[in-house]
Amino acid sequence: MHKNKTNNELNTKLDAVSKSLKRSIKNLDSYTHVRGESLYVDDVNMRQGTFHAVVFDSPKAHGKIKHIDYSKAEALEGVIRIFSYKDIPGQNEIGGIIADEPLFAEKDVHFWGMPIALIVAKTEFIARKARGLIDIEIEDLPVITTAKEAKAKGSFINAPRSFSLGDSEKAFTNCDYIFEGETFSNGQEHLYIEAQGAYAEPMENGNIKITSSTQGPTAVQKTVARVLGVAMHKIEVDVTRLGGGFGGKEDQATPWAVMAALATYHLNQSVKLILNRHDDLRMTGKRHPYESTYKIGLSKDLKILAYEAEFLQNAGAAADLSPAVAERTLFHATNSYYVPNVEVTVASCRTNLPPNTAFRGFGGPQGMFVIESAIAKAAHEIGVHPRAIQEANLLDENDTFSYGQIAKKVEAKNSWNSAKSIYDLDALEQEVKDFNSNNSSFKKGIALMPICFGISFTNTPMNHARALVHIYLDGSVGISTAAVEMGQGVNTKMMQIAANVFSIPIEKIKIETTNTTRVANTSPSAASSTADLNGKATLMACNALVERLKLVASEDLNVSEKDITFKNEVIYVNDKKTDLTWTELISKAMLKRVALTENAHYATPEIHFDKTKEKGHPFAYHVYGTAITTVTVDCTRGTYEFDSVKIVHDYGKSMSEGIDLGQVEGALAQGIGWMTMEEIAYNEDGRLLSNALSTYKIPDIFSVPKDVEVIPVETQGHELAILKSKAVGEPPLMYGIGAYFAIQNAIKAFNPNYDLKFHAPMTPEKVLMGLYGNKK
Ligand code: LUZ
Ligand code: MOS
Repeated sequence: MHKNKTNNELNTKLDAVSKSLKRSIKNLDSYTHVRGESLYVDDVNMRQGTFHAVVFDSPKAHGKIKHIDYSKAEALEGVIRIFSYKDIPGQNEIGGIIADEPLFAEKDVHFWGMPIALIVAKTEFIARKARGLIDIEIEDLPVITTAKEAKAKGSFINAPRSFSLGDSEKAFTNCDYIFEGETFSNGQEHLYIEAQGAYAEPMENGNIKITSSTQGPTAVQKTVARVLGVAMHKIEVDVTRLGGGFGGKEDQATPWAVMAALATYHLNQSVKLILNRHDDLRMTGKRHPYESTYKIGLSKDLKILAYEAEFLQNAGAAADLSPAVAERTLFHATNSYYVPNVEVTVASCRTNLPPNTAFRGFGGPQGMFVIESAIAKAAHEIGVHPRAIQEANLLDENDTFSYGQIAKKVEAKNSWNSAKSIYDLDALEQEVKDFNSNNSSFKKGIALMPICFGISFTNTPMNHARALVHIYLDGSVGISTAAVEMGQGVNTKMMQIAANVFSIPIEKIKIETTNTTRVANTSPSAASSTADLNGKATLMACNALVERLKLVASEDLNVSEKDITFKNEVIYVNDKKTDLTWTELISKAMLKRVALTENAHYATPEIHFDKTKEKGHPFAYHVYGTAITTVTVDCTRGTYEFDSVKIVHDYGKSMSEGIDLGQVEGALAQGIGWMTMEEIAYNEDGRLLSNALSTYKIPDIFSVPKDVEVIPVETQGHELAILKSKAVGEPPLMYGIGAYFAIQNAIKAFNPNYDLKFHAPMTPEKVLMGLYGNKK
């Protein structure tokens, strides 16, 4: 263990030192991005003779494989070999949480797009051509595509789970209002710009090196070892960066890396497997669709006294991360409200869709959509604005979450009230009213969306990371961590930390690739926690090196260690400049045989959770904020444009304002897309219909809000956040939920008889039906 005591002093010091750096900091990667020089898996220099692979997948969603004929494909000139489950030397198993997912289908297929074989050829073109020559006969079995059907047939991944607080049944007897209803939220395609892929190379003694586009290098390493039946140390996984992940590469980058490694294992040649967009869309899982029911009870003064919900999660054909996603739904079932009596249950339903997986928010957004729907329904029936109910129930200091954690440093009311006053909500609402009374074919709607998102992997043992820091003899620095750069700017944050602690320019620091031989046994870069976990480890390693170097300097300058500080590559004593520079100090340390390498391990303190009681303190802290969304609906066409989204967000004390703002804007657009235009469609045979960008629309520059404003809420940050700079990756996605309700309010302005529906996404078709359904 390393000294933690200096963290606080350091935080304070850094506040001062980093002001200028923090404002000017740009994403380190932007330089190579804009020149097209950033390296992805597809850019790795291939060895001479590298083979190319294409996956042969199931053309049915559920069935028994009667017969496969590979002979024509195998006979094609340039085809090297076709691999199936029969070629697996270890286990044909890739399930992470539950062992229920084969790498290649054996006797049965469970989803359309399920991998059956890997075709390896001299070129990708030949492999694709060979794929078309494979004959397969599948006997159809019944296909389940929805969670409700799965529930009716008793098709589950695991046992359902419930969180409970107070006594909701009893509380309902004291309610003045009770409302019940149903909601649906659809899946969402990750649409990372870089599709899934991996490149495997044979090393000596049967070792394999894999370059993978994965958020979880250790998951890849572990699974390759399992499937090949070899020790983990034979497998090295290296990641430079990803062209986006969004959760889609937390677990589902693994199979492609395993397949490439399997071919390399047999052929002793390097193999590249990159999915094209069509294959990626068809074969990979997405955000989980949820079908839910709720019951909400309120008092006359609009306090939510009781809330019950049942969440049916469409898990797809295998567990993947579904149980963990389901758990996070329960953790976020009451969003940023205090509800004294709660009973919420989630069931992961097994269907014949590709296994659904992690997606920014990880089940949290699905849970939050349901309580927001319940509030909208209650407000509509009671005849008040939804924000009256939202406001009456915001979480307060020392309130208890249904899972037992006591809310501390709560910013729910702070961010809500700040948003109202900073953006002058009264004026905004008056504008909407005026507009609506002066326009008959366009209507505006406004909605507020508070968020509260728990930071930490809900699975406590995953909350750890390590950093390996080398100072080279010329004073330059190399840092390895478990953090995977996927566009979120985590490498820039790691670099800022080291630059601040050592007080050297960023040019002297290099963030190395993420590699399992330098940092082992890592958790994936996920759960918004990457910068916290790896940043704390980096801070600890750098601090330990500074302590050591101060000792060298104190001996050299003949002063006390305590009086030494490092500033802009020069050593200071009692704030007075000396002649000793950073580079000279490093040389002196070398001559004294002082170690210039440090490896630090950080594990989040304080967190714990008891699944047998479903109580504990799972989150290091929560992130809060409030968004005000204004939309204009074209009541002739059902289309809509977002005038503005005005946000007050709890960054804590942002260490990289530009990067964090980018995360908020990106997450907001992604959340709005999920709620409004992104429509995943499978037919009843389980075939993906929205299988191209012509049929699956994501927000583009024309459909993002015309105006996005983000103002930091004034908060103290949190000790468990890196330099008090709170996690920012996932929380702002949920501001997008406000888009659904803003549109709904515009529809209500046009058609007061509109029968509220909670069926996302709110596509223009659904808007039209809302505008004219029941219209007098
Ligand atoms: N991944 C995970 C996550 O394994 N556990 C989590 O709690 C989580 N939360 C958000 C996103 N990914
Ligand atoms: Mo994630 S949804 O990989 O943080």
